Amino acid sequence: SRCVLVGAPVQAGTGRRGCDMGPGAYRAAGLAEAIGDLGFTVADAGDLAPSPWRPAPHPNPAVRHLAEVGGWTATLAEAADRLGAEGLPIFLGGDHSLSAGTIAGMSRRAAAEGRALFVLWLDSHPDLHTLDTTTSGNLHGVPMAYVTGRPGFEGYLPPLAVPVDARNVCMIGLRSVDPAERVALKASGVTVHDMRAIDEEGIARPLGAFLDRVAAAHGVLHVSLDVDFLDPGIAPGVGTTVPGGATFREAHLVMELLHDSGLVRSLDLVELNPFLDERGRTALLMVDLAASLLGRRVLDRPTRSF
Ligand code: DIR
Ligand code: MN
Ligand code: MN
Ligand code: MN
Repeated sequence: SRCVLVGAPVQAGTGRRGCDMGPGAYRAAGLAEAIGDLGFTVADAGDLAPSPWRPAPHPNPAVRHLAEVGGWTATLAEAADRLGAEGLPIFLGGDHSLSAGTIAGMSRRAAAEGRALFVLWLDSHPDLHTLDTTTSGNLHGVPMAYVTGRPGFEGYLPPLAVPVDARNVCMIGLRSVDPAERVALKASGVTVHDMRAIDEEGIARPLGAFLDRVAAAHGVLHVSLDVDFLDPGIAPGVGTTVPGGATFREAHLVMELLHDSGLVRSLDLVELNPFLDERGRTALLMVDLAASLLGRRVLDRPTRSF
């Protein structure tokens, strides 16, 4: 089977510079080679660029870089829909605002096949703000509200073809939720396993229950992996480090279970900030996690020194 790497050097959605170096860091860390070693045919679509997009000025003065984020959303929705038909696209971020586009595109692709899109959101944040509730104004905090069709984006971000049913979304790893997001999450129907729940129940069982639901619905699964899902002790290369994240083995176990499920059709690797990384260790870990998702086994894992 076939994998397509899609560079999305988006940093308009975050407050810190350096995310635009993400795609280059994944290539330097050997992502294509790691996937090729697993028997995939790997293509690299190169780095994409935002489309022209002229939004109306938003009344919330905190909102930043709406035109650029909207432009990326248009570009990535089109790319996901097109490339998702030919293989498994891996979107190399770039900040998490890029998921507004990739998920919108994968949702349209799934609908064209008469199937529903499910989303596994691995993040310390729910990114469920609307343009009205964001206080930071950083649009990496809004993609999940946009793709689930919450109101307030019309005229500001490109129209959403096929909203994702919030009940088809599972979030694992949450530990930083803003007050407005707390309210929205509760009303949304999203399945949430915060770090407290993972501490108490482990990670395999809640994930397994979600994967069973996806399979029973004959759904298509998109995985969105934010670097800050991981504990900052193992993944320092991110602008928003939040203590108490997933351990090395918890993260690999998630990826291994995803591989075993055979349900994953597309993947976002987001929020890597190589400027904040330590000798590429976060980029290398993200590459190893992607390889686990695509079938690398623990016992086959090459030992790395860096
Ligand atoms: C915070 C941080 N909730 C905000 N969000 C994210 O700015 O809205 N950080 N996504 O990575
Ligand atoms: Mn700026
Ligand atoms: Mn995020
Ligand atoms: Mn996050």
